[in-house]
Amino acid sequence: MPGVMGILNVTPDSFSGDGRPSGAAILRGEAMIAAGADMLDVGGESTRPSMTPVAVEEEIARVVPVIRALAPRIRISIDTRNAATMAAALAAGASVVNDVTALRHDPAALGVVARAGCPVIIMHMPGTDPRRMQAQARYTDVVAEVTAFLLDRAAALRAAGVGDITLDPGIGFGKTLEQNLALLAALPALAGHGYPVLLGASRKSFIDRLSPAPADQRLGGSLAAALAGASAGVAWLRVHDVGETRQALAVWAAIRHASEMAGTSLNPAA
Ligand code: HH2
Repeated sequence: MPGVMGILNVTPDSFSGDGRPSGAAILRGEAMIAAGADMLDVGGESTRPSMTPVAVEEEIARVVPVIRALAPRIRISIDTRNAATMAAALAAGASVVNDVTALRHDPAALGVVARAGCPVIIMHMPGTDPRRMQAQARYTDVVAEVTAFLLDRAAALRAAGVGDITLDPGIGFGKTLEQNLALLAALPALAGHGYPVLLGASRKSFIDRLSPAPADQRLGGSLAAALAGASAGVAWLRVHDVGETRQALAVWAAIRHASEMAGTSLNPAA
């Protein structure tokens, strides 16, 4: 069963509208721990196409109090593309780096991660600037190109001394509906390359394209994508709705277990 990573945005402008200041974010993090999160992904800068870049000092001021408060209770990943924020977050108690630019935005990021010896999540996006990713998105074969990007990047990071790497196809980052669906359909293949895979589909706009709803009313679509990821063998689900995802996974896992038991019976139809 995949681990559940709860999304904790310490931002005023996250696309899902769930961002909040540090104090409220700590309370939200505690609620996610109570709801069964395995890890919390703390971010201080939105990655939506209309984002406003945040000064690194401001980003650090947003995330560090939240990490200090929650790290004694749960594993924390820092969602940032800035090396100084990675370093400050790791010093405050975070133990995983999640970079939507796959450590390409900040030339110092690879050194921070390699020195810390921490796990890293690398995601695919066209370019390294969320404001330009839609314009830079041009694919001949989106699945082949995203897979090649992630495997090449992982090999380069390994060669530079990074040992623990998780791959993420970057749902919604510079991709059309059809391209997002192609990547979701290809998750079993991506999960077969020997690296753990993380899926971040929660509340993303492809759900709205399939069944129109504002970002805070996309739970059904988010759970459907999460279960598709679980069936495909992903290691982590990055979600806004931790308790609901846990419940969906519990039912999915129980059905899978029952079907495995039926498969081992001498008389499955009996
Ligand atoms: N998606 C978002 C942010 N960070 N990291 C990974 N690894 N994978 C993702 O799919 C991913 C991510 C965007 O979601 P959210 O954090 O809810 O919004 P915002 O960036 O606007 O704060």
